[in-house]
Amino acid sequence: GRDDWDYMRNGPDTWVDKFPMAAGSRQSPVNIETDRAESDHESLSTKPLRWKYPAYASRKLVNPGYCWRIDCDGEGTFLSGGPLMDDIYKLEQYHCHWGCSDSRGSEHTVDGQAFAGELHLVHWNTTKYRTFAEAAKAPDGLAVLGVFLKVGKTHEEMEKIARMLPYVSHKDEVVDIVDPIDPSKLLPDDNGYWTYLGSLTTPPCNESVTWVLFKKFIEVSHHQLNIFRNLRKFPRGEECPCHENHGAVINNFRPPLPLGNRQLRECGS
Ligand code: SG7
Ligand code: ZN
Repeated sequence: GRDDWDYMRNGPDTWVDKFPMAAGSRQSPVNIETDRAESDHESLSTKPLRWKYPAYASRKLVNPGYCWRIDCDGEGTFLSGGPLMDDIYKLEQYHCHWGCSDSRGSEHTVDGQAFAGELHLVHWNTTKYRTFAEAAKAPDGLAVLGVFLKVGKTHEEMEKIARMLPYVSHKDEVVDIVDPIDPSKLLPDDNGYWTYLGSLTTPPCNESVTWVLFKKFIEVSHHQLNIFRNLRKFPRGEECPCHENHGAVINNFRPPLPLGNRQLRECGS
């Protein structure tokens, strides 16, 4: 069925059996070979990438059983410019991927190097499509901003999320966000990025995403990552279905796929 995939027994290697799009030639993530990036100033920097997220856009914190996710009210949010050109995208949700240890966890890699985690801000094209679902099926329907997480000092905005995670420790738990969380404070202070055309990194792996990956990482603490690793894959009251790692949500990343003949572009440093 729809939820019949995971990162273990029904892991990325098996997704193609149930989700044929996962076998496509425009899949994500990829390894960013920095030498291969084309800096084409004309098309990316004539209209700089710009975003706006109002303080109350972040509405609910959810544990879907394979990450944490913050569902947003896209009204008033805005992402445009750069590879998205004049189309206006709205923020739907943001979520995170991480490892079992600090040496892995990101989906994209940079010159073969993985980071401890990767934050994704998922947007949809409201200029061309009427709903998120409609946009998710279109080649220019979605735009995801990706931010690499490196272990270092405590991140203040991430701390607001970390403090709420114990309230959604089990699958399907949801809490309302009262203390505002500003997703723009989760972005690095430098806007340089790589961009390429790819897919959702989870089934059904729709080839509908313009990826924008910030070159600069943000720092989160080892303790904050451990709080992510405390999320459970199974509902409260149910017995842990797997004996490994006490059913912890860890290693929720898809390994990189070939970039093939796709263009990798860069803007800024
Ligand atoms: C995460 O990544 C979730 C998914 C998301 C998926 O597993 O945030 O979203 C929901 C609703 O659970 O899928 C359709 C969608 O946004 C893939 O997003 S990603 O490519 O940015 N990793
Ligand atoms: Zn993601």
